[in-house]
Amino acid sequence: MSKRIAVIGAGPSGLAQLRAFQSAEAKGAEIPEIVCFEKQSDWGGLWNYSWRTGLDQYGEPVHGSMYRYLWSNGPKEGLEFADYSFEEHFGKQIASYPPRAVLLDYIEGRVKKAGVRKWIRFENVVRLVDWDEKAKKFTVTVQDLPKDHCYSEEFDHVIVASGHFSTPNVPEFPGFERFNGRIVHAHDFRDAREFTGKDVLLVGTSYSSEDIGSQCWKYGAKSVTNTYRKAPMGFKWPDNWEEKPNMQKVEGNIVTFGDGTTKKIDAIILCTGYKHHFPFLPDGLRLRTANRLATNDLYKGVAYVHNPALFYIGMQDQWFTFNMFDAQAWWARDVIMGRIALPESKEVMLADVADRVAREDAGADAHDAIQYQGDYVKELIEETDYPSFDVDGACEIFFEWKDHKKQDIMGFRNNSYKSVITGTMAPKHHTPWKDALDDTMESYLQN
Ligand code: FAD
Ligand code: NA7
Repeated sequence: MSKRIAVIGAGPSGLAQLRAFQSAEAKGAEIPEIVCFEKQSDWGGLWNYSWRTGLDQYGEPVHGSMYRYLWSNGPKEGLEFADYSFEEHFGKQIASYPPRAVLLDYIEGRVKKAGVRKWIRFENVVRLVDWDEKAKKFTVTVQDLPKDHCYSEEFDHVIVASGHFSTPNVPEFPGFERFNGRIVHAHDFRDAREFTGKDVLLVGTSYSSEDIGSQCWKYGAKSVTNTYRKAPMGFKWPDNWEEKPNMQKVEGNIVTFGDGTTKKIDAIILCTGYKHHFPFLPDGLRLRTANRLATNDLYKGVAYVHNPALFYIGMQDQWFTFNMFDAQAWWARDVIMGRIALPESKEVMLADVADRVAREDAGADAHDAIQYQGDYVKELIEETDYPSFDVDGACEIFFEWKDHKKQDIMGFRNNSYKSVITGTMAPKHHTPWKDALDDTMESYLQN
């Protein structure tokens, strides 16, 4: 097979794509030539922690949004690779909410075993992707950062796996320019100890707000305040934590909330989400979508309807993560290798998108959203040879996780769940999350 495939990004989605092709090769198939471009110096995407914020040593925007002391915000049993269990990697079952370094080790384990590092060009940032309609080829222009050298190569397919939790959505509130403290977006938050003894305000009601607030509380913030514009998160927060309607204005260090009350605040952390941002894609190839389960313009959530030689992996909002990226990567691989046929008409693909959007919109709550995404994962894996697993069982684990959060938001990470891949129960972690200040792999694996 003479096809050439460009994969942009070596995070969990890009690595899933490399593993998908390698697994076909291992089964005897002839696979295309794969080139993966990764702008960082190592793989793992967001899981590859960087202390840097702003621009990196080359003047590139820092990709990382993860922070020190980050532990998985959902049970590992919901994201386990069907072809590489936690037990296979660690030689034993481990507790259910691993810290970042433990999950990175797991992600790496599978691709080290697969031997796909040779396909990745590190510190090579994709600058531009162009499509030649006549030749039916993409030209990918890349900058080799250490060499400060730009070059272009031709590909038959491009797979965009560059993530979408890296370019911050940064709103402004009246008085910000005169605030006498630190204003930072979650993307640039790194170490909760910076806020020890401080009155911290977090804007937003989603994962970042909940988890960065929890980090600040765990590492000794004086108080935590979250603001909401629709509804409070409503968890049973510790005594020094409250939720307030959206911020109206800031004067000096005094913040006024939507209910007219005020509070002295030392630091504001904008946990206001991220933008799908593809500065390397021209209008005709660029996905424009909100952060939702049914994205715009992606047939089966993967193939770009306006040019189905182009694929996107991992562009959905995420309940399922690693195993969903796998399902998508195996599916994209099979389209490229001619095992799955795309509809010939764009209308049919757009109808597929519209149907997905309508089905997501018909859901009432998080329970429906989890089931919706679980059904999506099932749909894709049924069409490929990705090892089938109990996706409904994984949905049940997410339902339990939601209940555990409702019961005890500072204690939900102390729970254990049964693997849907190996059927074994995770051990209980040796230390409750709120007391576990050492998040090294050595400490976590002491179970
Ligand atoms: P990313 O991990 O973002 O990787 C994209 C890769 O593309 C990066 O390596 C980047 O350097 C590279 N890249 C980007 N642009 C270019 C370019 N132009 N040229 C070359 N390379 C490029 N998920 C969970 O399952 N559990 C969690 O606990 C969890 N916690 C999270 C916490 C935070 C703070 C955030 C932001 C996300 C979290 N996630 C979590 C979700 C996360 O999105 C996924 O786990 C996963 O990292 C997504 O993988 P990805 O490969 O799609 O994107
Ligand atoms: P999300 O899940 O996109 O949530 C963004 C939050 O920010 C959400 O509560 C929004 O409120 C809020 N938001 C956005 N814009 C504003 C403005 N202008 N004013 C007030 N509030 C605003 O992002 P997260 O960072 O929490 O999570 C992303 C990923 O990172 C996730 O996968 C995790 O695993 C980690 P809304 O609900 O729209 O009213």
